[in-house]
Amino acid sequence: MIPPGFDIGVSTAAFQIEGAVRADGRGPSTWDAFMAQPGRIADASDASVAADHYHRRPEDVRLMAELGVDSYRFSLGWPRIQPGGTGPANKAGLAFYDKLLDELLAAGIKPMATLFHWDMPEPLQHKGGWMTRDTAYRFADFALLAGEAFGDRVDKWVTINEPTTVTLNGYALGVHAPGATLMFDALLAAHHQLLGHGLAVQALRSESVTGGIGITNVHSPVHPAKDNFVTRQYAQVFDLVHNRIYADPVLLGHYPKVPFLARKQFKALHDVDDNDLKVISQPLDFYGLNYYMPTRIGAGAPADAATPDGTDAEGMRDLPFHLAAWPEFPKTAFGWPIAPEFLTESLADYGQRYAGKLPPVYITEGGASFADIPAADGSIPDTDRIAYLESHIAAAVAGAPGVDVRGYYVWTLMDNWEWAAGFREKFGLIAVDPRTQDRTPKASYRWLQGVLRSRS
Ligand code: IFM
Repeated sequence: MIPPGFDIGVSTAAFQIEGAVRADGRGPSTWDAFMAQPGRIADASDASVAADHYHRRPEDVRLMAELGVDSYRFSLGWPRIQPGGTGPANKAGLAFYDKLLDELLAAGIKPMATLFHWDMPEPLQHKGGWMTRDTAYRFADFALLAGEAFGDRVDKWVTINEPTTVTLNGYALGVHAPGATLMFDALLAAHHQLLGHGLAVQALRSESVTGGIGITNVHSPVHPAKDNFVTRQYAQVFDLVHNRIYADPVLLGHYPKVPFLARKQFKALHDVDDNDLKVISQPLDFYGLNYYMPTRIGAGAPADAATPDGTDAEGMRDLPFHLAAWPEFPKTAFGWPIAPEFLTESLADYGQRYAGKLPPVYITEGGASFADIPAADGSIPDTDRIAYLESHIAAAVAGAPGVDVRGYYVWTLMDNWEWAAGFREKFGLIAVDPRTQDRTPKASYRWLQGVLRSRS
C-alpha cells in the first residue's frame, strides 16, 4: 500500500499535548488567556496539563518508535522558547526540544517542526497579535532563534500551521484565541501571517538550516449547494477565504481575483505592498496540506450560529451564505463528512492550478474524531478510524496528476486538548486517561503498526 520513499508520520501541536504551562520559564500565551474565559471551551476544561507530554516525552517517543513511523511533526511552543515574544531564548524551553530532537533521531524518526501552531506569546497579542504588522517581524526573530538552536537536526520546517483557521476562528468569528470578531476585517491577520511566513523562511535560510522549509494550510474543496449564479459566487468567496488567499500568494506571488460582489470585503489584501508578495512567494522545499473534509456552500443566511467545530459564533448569522450539509457521507464525531475522494480532488486542484510552481506536497494532517468506546477488556476497537485512515492514506498515495505527494501525517499521535472542544473530541491513535495520563494504544495504532511493518 505504501510505496518506498513515501513517509508516514504522526502530527501533534505543543499546546494540545505538552501541558506544563507554567513550567521552566514558559510565558503565557494567547490560548492560556482564552481558555481561562468562562464559556469558551465546550467541556470547561483547560490545557494546563493536556496529555502531560512535557513530562512524558521519552515514553511518547518510545510509542512512536514502536509504531514505526518515518517522521514526527510537532510544534515548538513559542512562549516556551521566547516567553515574552521578544528577546533571547529561554534555555529551559530550548532544552526540552533539544532532548526531543535527539531522542527522535536516535529512534530513526525524522523531525518535522512547526514554528507556529497557534500559541502566541501573550505580550505580542496585547499589541494586536497578527493584526499588527510588527508581529510578522517578531515571528521571524523567533524563527531565527529556532533555526540557530535546531537547524542542524530538524528534517523539515513548517513555518505556520493553518493560517486559515487562525484567521477565521481566531480573528473573524472569535471561537478560537484571541476571540476577535472582526469578520472580513480579519483578512489583515491573514496577510501578516503570510508575511511572517516569508520572513521566517528568510530567517531560517540565513541560519543555513539543513532541513527543507514549507508552510501548511488546511484545504477544503468548496462546492456550491445549487448550480445557480449566486450560489456559485458565494462558493467562490468561501474558496477564497478558506483556500486561495493563502495558496495563491505563496505559490503564485499574488492574491486571487475576487468576485465583484465581494470586492469591498477583500480590500485589505489588494492594498498590500508588492515587496510583501515577493517575500511571501519565495520558493519552498515542500508544501503542506491538511485535509479533513469538503465544504458545501448554500446561498442565504445560516439557520443557526454553529461553526464546523460545533461552537456558536454570532457573526455566522450575518453571512449571506451558509455551510450546507453533506447527507450522502458518514460523519466523524465532530460531524465532519468522511470523504476521501475530496482529498483526491484537492490534490488534482493543486496539480492544475499551481502547475509548474508546486513543490513536493506532504499531507501534514489528516484524521478523525470518534467516540472510541472501550470494550469490556479495556481495549479500544476504533475500526471507524482505521477505515478513515486506510481510505485517506490510499488517496494520498494515489495522488493526482501534477502533484508529487511525498507523505501523510496522521492527526494525531494521542488524544489531546482539541482547542474550543476541550477533551471532547478524540483524534488519537493512543488513548490518554485524563486522570492518570496512562497511554493505551487503540486498534488503529496496532493497525498502522502492522501496515508499517509490512513495508519491509
Ligand atoms: O486539532 C487540530 C489541529 O490543531 C489543527 N488541524 C485540525 C486539527 C483537528 O481539528
